[in-house]
Amino acid sequence: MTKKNENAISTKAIHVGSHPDKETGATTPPIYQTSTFTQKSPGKHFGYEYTRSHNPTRTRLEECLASIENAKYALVTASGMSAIMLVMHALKKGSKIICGDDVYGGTYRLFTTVFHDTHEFIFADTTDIKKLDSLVKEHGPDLIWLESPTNPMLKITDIKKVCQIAKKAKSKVIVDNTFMSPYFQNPLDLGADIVMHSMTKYINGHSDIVGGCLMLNDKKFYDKVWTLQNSIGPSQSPFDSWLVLRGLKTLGVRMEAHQKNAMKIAQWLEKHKQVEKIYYPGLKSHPQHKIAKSQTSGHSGMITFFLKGGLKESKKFLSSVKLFSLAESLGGVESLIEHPAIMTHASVPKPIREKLGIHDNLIRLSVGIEDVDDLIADLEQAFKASR
Ligand code: P1T
Repeated sequence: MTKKNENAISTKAIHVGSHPDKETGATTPPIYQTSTFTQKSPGKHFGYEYTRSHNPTRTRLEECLASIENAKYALVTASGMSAIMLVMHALKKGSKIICGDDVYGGTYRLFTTVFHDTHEFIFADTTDIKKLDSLVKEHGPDLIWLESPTNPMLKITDIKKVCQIAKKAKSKVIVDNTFMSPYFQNPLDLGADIVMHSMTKYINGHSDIVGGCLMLNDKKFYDKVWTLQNSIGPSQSPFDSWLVLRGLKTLGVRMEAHQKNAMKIAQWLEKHKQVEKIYYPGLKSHPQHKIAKSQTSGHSGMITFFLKGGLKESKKFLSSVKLFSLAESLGGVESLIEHPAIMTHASVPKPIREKLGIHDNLIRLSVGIEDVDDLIADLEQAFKASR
């Protein structure tokens, strides 16, 4: 697979895996829309046998993904959840996992309702490094699962420090890097063992596919997750892989535009009289702003804020937006808005949600790359309607 090369990420996102087709010279990669590959004689083939196992379009995407996360290996899966599932299956029975307490609702559901019989999960606030250190000493976990920033509270964990603590305990660290994309944060460079993405979000960027990926340097673990993928079957379709490869080419310009718009909206919301509190890692007011600055090169388009009022006001606000779409997901060119307590984090039990701060007046924005003044005007008219 791809070795590290010297080019910057925006160059790699366009060129790695997108070399001209050897047979025809096609500049844009072909879509190998086939389930199977004809062999010359039994076992004699071109390196491809069956699309669940490998597909040339998916291989191109994997080459590109490995390169932009500075990894040796990448594995593309049919969804973010199936990438997480493969990691869980790769761990031995009885494994202990320390997991950030504020993670995507689907991740929480997978851990607490599917793998809870075979693995032990300890949920903790990983921003508290001292507490994490003592938990690692107490439990000796096989794996530490981080989201940074977290979904939806946008808490930032010091990834380097966690990796140092983990190394001493011989624990692996995996970072779900979905909210940052490889453009703004590269956890392997900070000491993590595995990076995971929901490609459904920033990596693809156009809200038209579902996909996931794992990037890593450990050949043994890569072989394990590939074998599991081949055995269980959550492989991405060639057409979806091709769309992601296409979406990736604009990752850099998209992320810069997301960040620029989000910063302006965050600064505006911070002063708004109908906003109780706002979290955006790019703002100085964010509790872990300094850590965010030290380990990322930007802050993406994710903003979380508390509206003054309760469920009634939140529902009115969310039903009044016109440019923002009231929808789950994030990271597309179009702006999305959602209510974590009812939508993305409904599978987290209410007492836990309340403890984390996922109250009825919490709103999450995925700021797109439209004209920012149009977006602000849309939010302002929704604020007015909710009064
Ligand atoms: O939806 P899927 O591609 O399977 O990815 C799951 C997933 C994993 N990790 C993070 C941090 C995520 O945010 C997600 C999916 N999240 C949403 C759909 C959402 O609206 O938050």
